[in-house]
Amino acid sequence: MAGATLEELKQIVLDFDMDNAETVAKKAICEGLDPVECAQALTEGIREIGDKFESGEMFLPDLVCASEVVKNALPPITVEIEKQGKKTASHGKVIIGTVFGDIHSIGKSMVATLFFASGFEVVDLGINVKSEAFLKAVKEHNPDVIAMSALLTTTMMEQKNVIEGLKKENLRDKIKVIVGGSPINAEFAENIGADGYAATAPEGVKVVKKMLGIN
Ligand code: B12
Repeated sequence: MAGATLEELKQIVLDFDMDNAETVAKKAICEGLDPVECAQALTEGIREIGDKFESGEMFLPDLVCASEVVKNALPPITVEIEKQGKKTASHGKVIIGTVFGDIHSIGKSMVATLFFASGFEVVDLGINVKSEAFLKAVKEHNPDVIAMSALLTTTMMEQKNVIEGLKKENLRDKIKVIVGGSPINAEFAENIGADGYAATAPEGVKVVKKMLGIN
């Protein structure tokens, strides 16, 4: 099987090439490309589509098609990231979800995969997760970390609601909170009382390891 390049991976998203997405991703993995870089190439593609949506050059169906391409291409890449992950003793447990009102799943799932591949136990609550559901999961699973994703300016304050809920239930001191998503930045994270922020999935793992004192 001939190989594929990172540029080709990005291009299948820009071309809305749903049919070849999985094949190109498999070729890239067979070629020995770094699976995290493969995921980043897909991210670059979908962000370009997002920018064109914002400037009015593209429309919602384009976002939907581009995200389907990414979803088709991701499974072989995710499997490889998990395979290459260092299966050491568990570094701890992470609960992750996209906040209430927000159905963006791709970035959250990438972050979940990288935590898993880096030796964390991961409880993925999915998308559109209500504050009460985060709190219920914290009581049930007793995690070390709660990781929240928000992609919309209209949903980012949900991250604060969860933190306030943790405080009300006297759970805040027992847990570290990391937040992310394209509208989030370090200043926002600090203002809402999170312990950390990261712009990318690999950075998120680094930040959490540092928070927990893991080398
Ligand atoms: C794909 C997409 C969709 C898909 C989502 C499909 C899916 N299953 O996820 C669909 C078509 C459904 C969609 C819908 C909508 N979308 Co949309 N979407 C996007 C798009 C193009 C890409 C998002 C994505 O998947 N990126 C790739 C991933 C890998 O990147 P990421 O999510 O940012 O995650 C990375 C980092 O942010 C970080 N990260 C993410 N979460 C976390 C969490 C933690 C803890 C950490 C540490 C790190 C971290 O790590 C990830 C990997 O490195 C963005 C554009 C953009 N620039 O973000 C718009 C965008 C987010 N969408 C937008 C909008 C407006 C909408 C809609 C409201 C459109 C509409 N009119 O209906 C709806 C909202 C629906 C809802 N209620 O949620 C706007 C938001 C504008 C704003 N400021 O609020 C954007 C920015 C597009 C734009 N430029 O205008 N969308």
